[in-house]
Amino acid sequence: MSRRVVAQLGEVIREAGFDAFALMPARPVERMLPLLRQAQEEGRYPDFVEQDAAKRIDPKNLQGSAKTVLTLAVSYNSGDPGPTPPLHGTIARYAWGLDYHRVLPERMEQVISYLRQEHGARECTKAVDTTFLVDRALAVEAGLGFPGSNCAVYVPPFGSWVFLAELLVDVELPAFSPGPTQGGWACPANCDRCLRACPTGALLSPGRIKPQRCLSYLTQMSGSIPLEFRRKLGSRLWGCDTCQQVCPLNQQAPLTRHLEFAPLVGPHVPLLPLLELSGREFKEQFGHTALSWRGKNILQRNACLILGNRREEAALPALQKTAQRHPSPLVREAAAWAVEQFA
Ligand code: B12
Repeated sequence: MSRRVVAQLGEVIREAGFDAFALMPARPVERMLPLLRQAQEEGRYPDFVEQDAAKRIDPKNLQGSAKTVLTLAVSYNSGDPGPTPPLHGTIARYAWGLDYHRVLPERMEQVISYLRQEHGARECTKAVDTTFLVDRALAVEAGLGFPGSNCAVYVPPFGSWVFLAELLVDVELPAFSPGPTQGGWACPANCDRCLRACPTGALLSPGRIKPQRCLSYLTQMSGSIPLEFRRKLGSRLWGCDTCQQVCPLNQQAPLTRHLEFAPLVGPHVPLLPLLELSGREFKEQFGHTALSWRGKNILQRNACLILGNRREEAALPALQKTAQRHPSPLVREAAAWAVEQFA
């Protein structure tokens, strides 16, 4: 009976546009609490998420009536970006296409309709990145995937190139996990390629990250990027994929079937036109992607720093103009720093 329930639900989930799922009872992820508290004590806790660790481990804090957590994964692997061309900046793979914060909730609606019709569900809550729940912890607890040394959750065979989401449902569904598949359900023993490849040493040890040193965090932070990290930024315009790109497990990951995540912008973005972009043009070009939430000035700040790192002569006049005339002090300062790098 429960096998048939899971098989039918699996079909609906796949047709709705998800690549893997797992089901678990809506209970607190107790083993996550010491991990979150340790991160707080060690000053490694992300600053823009819910600070109440106990609140984060219990799905019932998001939906009191929840009985089951359906964890979901969608592959976004649209391929290797290759080297960054001159006068360009590179965007991390997760942000090339349509914003997953829009795509995944839409797809979840189809699953919700099915759960309402076939299982009598009345209350369903969608969680995609922005709730206080720890998406990776629920994915691991439900058996959807395993935590890698680079902190990312791996969902075989898709590697770590997956978005994660949860659907909280007020009906009991059988527990289900896709389980270990060929190739193992953990990082290869003694592999530390991600740790060694991280340009800023943000990965302190397997599964322990200092977010404030992570280049993904630094490209997204508001304010000025600290001097010590600017050269390490290289050509990264938004996000960082280094710890995932060097991972041997990710080399076998299939390309995504979802055209929504094919590049709308990027993988490489020309930087000189970016410096001139108006607010309206920024919205038109980037508004549908996951990199628009911080706004135009943050991307322009990053563009200046990249141009400073690359020191391509053709960029100098535009940087000088930006340093003098850009309305944002943040962007002017980044452009002035970039101009100094040519000296
Ligand atoms: C804050 C945040 C960030 C911060 C901090 C990241 C961090 N590692 O803490 C910054 C800006 C740096 C960031 C970067 C990225 N992020 Co982010 N981020 C988040 C967010 C909003 C909260 C994460 C959080 O609370 N972290 C606190 C720490 C303690 O937990 P964690 O790393 O998320 O997960 C740990 C636990 O799950 C633990 N764990 C769970 N069970 C178990 C069991 C055992 C036994 C052990 C040992 C560990 C363990 O293992 C993980 C590693 O420690 C989540 C969405 C969400 N609501 O969860 C997305 C999320 C984690 N990010 C995501 C993505 C895609 C990225 C980037 C790849 C984007 C990019 N290309 O630039 C990078 C990857 C950086 C990295 N190596 O982690 C995805 C990850 C998907 C996946 N397959 O893992 C998420 C889940 C969003 C989503 N819904 O898809 N992110």
